Amino acid sequence: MARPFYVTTPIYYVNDRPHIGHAYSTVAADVASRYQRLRGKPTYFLTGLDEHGLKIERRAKEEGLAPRDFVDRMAAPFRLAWEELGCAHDGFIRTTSPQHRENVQALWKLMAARGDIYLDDYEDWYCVGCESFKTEKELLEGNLCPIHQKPVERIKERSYFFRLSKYTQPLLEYYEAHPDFVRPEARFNEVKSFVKEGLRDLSISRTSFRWGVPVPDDPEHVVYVWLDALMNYVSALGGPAEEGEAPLYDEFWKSSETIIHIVGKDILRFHTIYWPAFLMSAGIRLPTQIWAHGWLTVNGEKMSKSLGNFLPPGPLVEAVGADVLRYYFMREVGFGQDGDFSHRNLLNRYNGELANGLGNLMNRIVASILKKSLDGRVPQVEVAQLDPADQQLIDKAKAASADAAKHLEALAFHRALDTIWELVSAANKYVDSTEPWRLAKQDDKTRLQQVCYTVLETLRWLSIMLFPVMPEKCNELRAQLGMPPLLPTEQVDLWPSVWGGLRPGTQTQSATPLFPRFDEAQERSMLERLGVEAPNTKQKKAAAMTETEEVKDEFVEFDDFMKVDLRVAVVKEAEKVEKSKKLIRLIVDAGEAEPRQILAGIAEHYNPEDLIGRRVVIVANLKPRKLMGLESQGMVLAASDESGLSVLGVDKDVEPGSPAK
Ligand code: ME8
Repeated sequence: MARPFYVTTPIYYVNDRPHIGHAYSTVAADVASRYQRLRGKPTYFLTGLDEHGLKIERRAKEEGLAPRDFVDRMAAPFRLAWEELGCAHDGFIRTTSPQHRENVQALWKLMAARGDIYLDDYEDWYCVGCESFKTEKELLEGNLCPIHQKPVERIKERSYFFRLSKYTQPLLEYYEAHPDFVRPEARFNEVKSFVKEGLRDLSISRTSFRWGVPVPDDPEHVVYVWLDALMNYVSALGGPAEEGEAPLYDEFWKSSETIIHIVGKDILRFHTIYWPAFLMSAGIRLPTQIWAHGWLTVNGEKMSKSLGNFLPPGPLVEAVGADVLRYYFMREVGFGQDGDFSHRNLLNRYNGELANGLGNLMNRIVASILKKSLDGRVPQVEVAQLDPADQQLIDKAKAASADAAKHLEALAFHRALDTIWELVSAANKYVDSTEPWRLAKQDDKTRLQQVCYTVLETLRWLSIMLFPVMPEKCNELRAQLGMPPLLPTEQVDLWPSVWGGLRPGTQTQSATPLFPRFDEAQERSMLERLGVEAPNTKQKKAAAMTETEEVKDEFVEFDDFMKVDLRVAVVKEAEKVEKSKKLIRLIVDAGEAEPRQILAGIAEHYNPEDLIGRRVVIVANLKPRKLMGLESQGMVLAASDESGLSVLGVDKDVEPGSPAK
């Protein structure tokens, strides 16, 4: 019997509208929950809003509104954003709801009953942006918060404290006993080192403002906003509660097999230290995993209002559709790593992988050959007629299904998509090599039928494997295959494992292409509509600047350095370029769907064969250029001195595509 699965996003501050950073976390949680539902697990997906605290109170004031009116107004754009993005949450919690207020007070009482709360005087630095105290050591020069780069405030007041120090050892023991508690592993190590230094007690109430949950029996104080916020994960299910009082809490918290909090790396400590300590104190079970994903920049720059690149998801959904944006989020950035949202890459992936890859596979068979030569019906086939090429594709589909499942279980969404895309490429190659358009000209249609069936059944498998990421497109794809939409049902595992589910005789429906290709003019107008400068304009501006401005100093800004996409790649093929003394043509795996070709001027220093299998460091976002008639898609880094050239490498077998910084 499949046991319950509970996944959450952070609850977002309503001081501003949703942007693609929020959308990224929410889509990830939606994909994880849709996958588990497909497997038949009872699943609950929670998101919501963090509506209390000084930051919100001040923001409401700026808008000339009472906090209550302000938060009510801000809730709508978040709900709308998740609806537009196809994020099918089961629960949406707002921390200003009366039920949540009661649950926070209940948690407080449990912690107090343990003797873990005391009253004391307090003086420290506070960052309103983080809603968090800062130690002197953490601050930048001029008393700036290292995250918000704004001055922190000195706070001196009487406050309740939580005995966090008492939980240093229990937390370390818990981490030791639960090696999967924090992901990625590197983040877990950060947390452990921090806790090993010893924890200080935590101030958990405030008296200088009112916008929060009153402390039980002392309403002069409001509960610290992070204690209030973290509690949302339990409170949304109706807990803490006695057995039988809150069915959702019983099912998805108390007896859940998996409880995963997906968060950004910015709020790691709150989730991996404070939250488990609060729960230990209250005698409530702990979540199974905290998954801290990386940070997105936008077109190479930090997202910020002042730079004007604060990107709401709505216009992007309008431009390319929800599923394409979801696909891009999950495909572009390794989950757990930092990454960049680039409009250009979005369009490149759309045309290269969705239109030319999956869409093309669909069109070549369903809209073309099947329709013309087999009345658009799924053909009858005999297993005995299987050709080795057919069997190879079937084996590939089975391997992809097993691997993708493993990766989706582990929230390695990018890896799951890599695997699935290998299947899409293999299926397109199968069509190239079996040449169904030639088979269609033969009188005996047996082989044509076999080839079409193999591709159609592969498409059926793909319609399930891609469903968590692109639910709408997958149902469209299924409609074209003559299949009903997927309807996940508890305790029924729909993940593909048995070949041959597509029934012969089914009438397919060739409709409009799933992913129509964008031509250059469409791309240009889309970028313009989205307020992204077309590359030509940008280049012209840059050229004009170098003509008129002197170079001011010899340093580059950190942000400029971060624009260079350095990655580890494995050399798959290497050969000398004909008629060139210097160039070697390399085919490298940089962790992408397709290997890329790079021309390197190292032929006088290396034998091509010696490079095969080596891990090198490449500049992955260098503009492609032609050398000796061949396109070079990047650059291999090498150091040089009088003795010659030495290609840069790494001293461990890191995954191809890993960023180098
Ligand atoms: O921290 N890249 O809320 P918040 C990737 N209310 N993810 C990003 C991002 C970016 N550039 N910007 C934001 C809070 N995020 C608290 C949480 S939970 C009990 C309370 C995502 O509105 C990421 O998930 O500042 C990050 O952790 C979250 O939004 C922060 O949202």
